[in-house]
Amino acid sequence: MGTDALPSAGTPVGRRIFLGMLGFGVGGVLVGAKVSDLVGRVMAPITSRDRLGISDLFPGAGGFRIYSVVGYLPKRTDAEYQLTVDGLVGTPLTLSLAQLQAMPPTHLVKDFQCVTGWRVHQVPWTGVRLADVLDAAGVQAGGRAVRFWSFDGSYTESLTMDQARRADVIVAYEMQGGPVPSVHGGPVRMYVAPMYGYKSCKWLARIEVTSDVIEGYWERRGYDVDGWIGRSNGRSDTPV
Ligand SMILES: Nc1nc2c(c(=O)[nH]1)N[C@H]1C(S)=C(S)[C@@H](COP(=O)(O)O)O[C@H]1N2
Ligand SMILES: [Mo]
Repeated sequence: MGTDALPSAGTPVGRRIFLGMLGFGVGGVLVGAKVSDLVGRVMAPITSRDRLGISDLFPGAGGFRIYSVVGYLPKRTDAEYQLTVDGLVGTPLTLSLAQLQAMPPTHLVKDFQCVTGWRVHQVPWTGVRLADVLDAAGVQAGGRAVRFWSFDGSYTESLTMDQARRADVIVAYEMQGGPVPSVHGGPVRMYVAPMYGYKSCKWLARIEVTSDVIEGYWERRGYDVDGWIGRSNGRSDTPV
């Protein structure tokens, strides 16, 4: 389906999101602010309709909004894609997409829920357990957390080692029955099933094992670091 026909590298997708970010300043802290009042305009989607005019190309994307905090959609081909695994590991790794796909796959069919309220039901996902990737690199004794880096150059996220080792946390290369589309963070993104969507880093470039959890992009802007669906961010959604 026509995702490859989309505007890709460096395509401007609307200035409102970028300008919206500036309002918070660098490292801005939402002291006492009600996150729920702010998310609607801060976590603004690049919707197919008003940003790219591609909604008709997405009959199967049902319900997902497309987000990019950098105001463009980063692009890596399958062939040039590489995932770095480093930090507090025994053996730093550089994995190609083919190498990831050669590892034992995990299939999940689970909902995807954004903290702004939208939810996509029963999404099929395929990928490799993050635990398996970590085991392949070998986590050092002091490695108690994992940090994700996006090749968009801005987005980061993190999990505790216990969270990272859950069976429903995967390095995903397929969703909705095909390759993860570029707009949804392909070729490879995280899918952290039990947590709100902001934990699922798109355009995954690097997994860094760290000693402690480091706040991610949205967490520096007021969201909970432990983003459990239904018991964080003051929300009461049904857990995934
Ligand atoms: N690199 C990156 N990852 C990201 C985001 C983003 O803007 N940039 N947005 C997050 C949020 S808030 C959500 S809800 C999901 C949205 O995924 P989608 O764009 O595939 O719908 O991606 C998450 N991962
Ligand atoms: Mo989100």
